Amino acid sequence: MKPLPLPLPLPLPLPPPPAPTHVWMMRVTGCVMLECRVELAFVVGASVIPHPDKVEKGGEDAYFIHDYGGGVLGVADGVSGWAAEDVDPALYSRELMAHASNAAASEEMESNARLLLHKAHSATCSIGAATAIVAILDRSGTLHVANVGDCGLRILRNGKVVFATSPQQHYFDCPYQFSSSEGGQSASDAAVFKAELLKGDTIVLGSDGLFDNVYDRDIESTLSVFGGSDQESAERTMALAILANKHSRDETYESPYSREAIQQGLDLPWWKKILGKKLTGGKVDDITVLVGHVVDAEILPKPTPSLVSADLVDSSPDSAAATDVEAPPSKDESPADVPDQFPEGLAESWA
Ligand SMILES: [Mn+2]
Repeated sequence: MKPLPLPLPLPLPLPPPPAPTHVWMMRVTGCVMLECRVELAFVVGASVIPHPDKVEKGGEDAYFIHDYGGGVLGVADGVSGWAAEDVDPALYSRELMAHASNAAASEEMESNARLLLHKAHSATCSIGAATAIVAILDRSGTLHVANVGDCGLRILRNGKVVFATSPQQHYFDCPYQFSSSEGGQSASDAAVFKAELLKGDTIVLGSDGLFDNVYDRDIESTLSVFGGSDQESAERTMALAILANKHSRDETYESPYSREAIQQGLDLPWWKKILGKKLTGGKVDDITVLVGHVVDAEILPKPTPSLVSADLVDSSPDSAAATDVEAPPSKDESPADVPDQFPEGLAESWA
């Protein structure tokens, strides 16, 4: 992921920014909510598989889980381009999520997801940049979400994706981002929405390492083999992370990332296409996945709030077998180096 180019202005003309606020409401019908709804909460699992070159440091994504209300979740993705400035891109995302976690339970927040991002952004002192998404479930079942950049969220009801966030970006692979430098976005740029969740709904929160490599239909099919129990939280998230990791290393896979690249005009030269070649491949990246399943709040044991930047998933074949998901290829099987003219992580291959 690219940082905003320095110095400003950006080298490419920016499209007009979208309206600063996008509100989406999924209505519950046939039900007087205050009379018939019980208190709801998430059971949450989290999995991280770092970029293969960043395993030792745990990658540059960060996330937090807080038990305030029905649960508060967040994911941030440190902008990797800052490494060229001798800055560890993980510092900004980790500090951003630490402040978000600290602010999650404050009275003034009142389930205001945009305010939570604002508090976290204002308090972050590290040099760098990050995309971020936060989701707050209040006890009445309303989900409040604010998103800056290309982290994402899906809501599944009866096993089907009924809502998906859209990435915000200046241009391909340069997402909206909080930044320590001028030109970055603020919480007022966040896409904000609310949804009335029901018991049995599932949300998937992740960095672009998940959504660039896994289509919604595959999120549905992957989660369909699991029930909604607390015990399966880890298995659900690990299955999605392992699938994303597998696709990210497959140079023949027509990923969401490669399709987006083609749509953005970054396709192969015409003469290669005449020869039958096609732009394919996943995006090798840090992969962070949080899955929250909505249950009655009273059945939950008291969880411990956690802030985690790098819980590494054991992606060995043994652990993958336990979730009945194909293991990712070993590092030796990673795609060859990608030509410079292609976006990072994309590889060309024969169709
Ligand atoms: Mn990423």
